[in-house]
Amino acid sequence: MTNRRNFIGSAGVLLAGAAAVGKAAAASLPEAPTQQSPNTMAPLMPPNGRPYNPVVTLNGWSLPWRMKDGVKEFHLVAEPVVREIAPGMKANMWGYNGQSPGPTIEVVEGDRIRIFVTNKLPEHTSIHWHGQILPNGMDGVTGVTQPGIQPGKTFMYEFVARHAGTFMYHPHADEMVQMAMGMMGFWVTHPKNPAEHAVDRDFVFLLNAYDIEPGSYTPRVNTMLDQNLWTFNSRVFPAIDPMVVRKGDRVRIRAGNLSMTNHPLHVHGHRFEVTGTDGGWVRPSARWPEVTTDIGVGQMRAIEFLADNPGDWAFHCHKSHHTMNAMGHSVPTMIGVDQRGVAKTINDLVPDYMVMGDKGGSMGGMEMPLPENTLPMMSGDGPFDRIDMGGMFTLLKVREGLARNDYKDPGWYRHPKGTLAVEWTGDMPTAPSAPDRPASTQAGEKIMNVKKSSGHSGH
Ligand SMILES: [Cu+2]
Repeated sequence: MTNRRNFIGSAGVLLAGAAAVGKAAAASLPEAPTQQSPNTMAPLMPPNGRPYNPVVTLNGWSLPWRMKDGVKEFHLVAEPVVREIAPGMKANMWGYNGQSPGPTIEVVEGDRIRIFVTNKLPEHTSIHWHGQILPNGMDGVTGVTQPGIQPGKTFMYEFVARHAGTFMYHPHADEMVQMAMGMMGFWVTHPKNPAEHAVDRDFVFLLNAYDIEPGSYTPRVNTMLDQNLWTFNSRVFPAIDPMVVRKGDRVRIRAGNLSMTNHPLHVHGHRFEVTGTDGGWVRPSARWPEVTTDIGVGQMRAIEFLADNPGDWAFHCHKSHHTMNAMGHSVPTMIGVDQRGVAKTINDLVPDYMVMGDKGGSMGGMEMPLPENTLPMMSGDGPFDRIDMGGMFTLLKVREGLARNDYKDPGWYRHPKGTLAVEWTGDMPTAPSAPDRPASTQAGEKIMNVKKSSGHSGH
């Protein structure tokens, strides 16, 4: 991990904000490591404290702590950050310790934890520990349980992680603005007994969304539903790392939704069960098989499955607009419209004009000049063709014979002979078309007489 230790440079700010934590505590604040790289960092093996099986944060990292008198001390710094959404596009966001989302916090059931939160934003903030059962005064709701943390100030939260499970953190202060700017992070409380709920690979990420006008850098914070960047951990495909697993691994994927709409997450080639929510573990008798699970706003889901099917499997939000990147909202549907005449007319005026989408979208193949700092709508390059995807899409890569902690991209899957769809060039079988009469009449039956009501009076 390449942490840039910037604590010393910010010590003046921290001391100026010492009032909130008391002089003694401020003098001994733990370091606040930062991370600017958008790469998926290796799992953080616990150097002290109770043992646990660490998670892998997609395109993110976990926050190191300091153990002090048996208490795990973390230091989060709320600050403006620059996040690479994908190569070719950066966004001015707000986040924690150098990134949006902030680092994942991993603790163990029963741990006493102390979290220092330093505010380097231009406005007040707070942090709510979503899903934690804790003393009311540690809940982080500005105005209700604490005053806002003013710029330059540091607050201290302290509680015991009472339940193992899947949680997140986010501000409860000017939250529409702060979450639209990217302030959020993942939290995992591991079971006290590492054998409980044990899996071989455990991936975590947040579902988020931004509205960044093509050609600009800063999210529009007033947008409620028309976001144009649908992201896993503030990244879009093809810049979301694949989830690499060994054949035979038991895999857990945990996702939390801090966007403004639900996301039905879908996995190919495998069946999973929802084994946990932000409320805790789902008991085995209450689980059922799924290939898609909807994650509502403010919800978290942990899914688990046996990775027994080798290949490169799509893993994505099933809302098709969420696997696209930024587009203008006023693009008309042109499928079936012959634009040749139009193109000629426009070409006389605009020499490089190009007909768009009369055979379907086909936007993946269009090499249109884009505004600065703007990604193509769908842009992946696969081993067979372009991948018409962007946004909330990545791959689950199941491979035989990987090493236990090997998460590096193994490249494209090589399909065994006879297991690949290929073009057919032989004799064509007949392709029956649907009969033009309803089945009920073909057998000589009478069409049922449906009496149509002529108004709404009968309803
Ligand atoms: Cu979605």
